[in-house]
Amino acid sequence: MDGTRRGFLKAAVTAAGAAVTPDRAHARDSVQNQAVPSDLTLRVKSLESLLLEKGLVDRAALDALIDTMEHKVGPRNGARVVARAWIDPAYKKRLLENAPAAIAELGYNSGQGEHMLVVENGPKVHNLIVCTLCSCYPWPVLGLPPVWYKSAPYRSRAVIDPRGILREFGTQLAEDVEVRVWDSTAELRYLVLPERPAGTEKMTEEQLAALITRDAMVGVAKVTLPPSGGNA
Ligand SMILES: [Co+2]
Repeated sequence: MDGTRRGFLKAAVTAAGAAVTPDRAHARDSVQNQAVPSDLTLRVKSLESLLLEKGLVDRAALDALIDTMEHKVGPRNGARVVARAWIDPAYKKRLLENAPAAIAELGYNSGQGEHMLVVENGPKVHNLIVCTLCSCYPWPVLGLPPVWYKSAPYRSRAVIDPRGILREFGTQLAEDVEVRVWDSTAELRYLVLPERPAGTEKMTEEQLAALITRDAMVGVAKVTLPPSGGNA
């Protein structure tokens, strides 16, 4: 990406450790994450500590693993949900009306996603997700939040300058497109249902899912066809 985005991401990483004062809803989330981690979180943490302590893995290798969780495993669930909604209007209706139930239909019903709202992008509306106070995120469909999502610059600028943030992610919106910013809490988390790109009419559900990225489901990007036009 261009220098602007690199600059933003660098600032984001630098500021990621900045202190915040979470409100009560978010504080509950933090307490939940830290004091009473879920079974999976606990096992991952224990494993991480053990591996580092024994010198079996280095930090870089672990970061690569976390990167995989952020980009590949977690968001693939969300991608399957979105692809299903694109091809099945009845499923999409259920998803927009009761996201946790529709997501659970596909077998994704882990913690940190009991209360979710799916917001749909269209030609005149673009939705963007943030957690202004901490890092609330829909785990069952997106996995772990990326570092930039948790960073102070993203959390503040998503609200005051969403179009600026979008530009840094390479997303240009026409002036007449309304940008809606959704502030997540421990009580309610959001997932963006991206717009299905033109030229994908003949694709299978599986092929569609392969196009759908985490960034598109957070709302910082759109779903696009690969430059080749795809091999569908
Ligand atoms: Co939060």
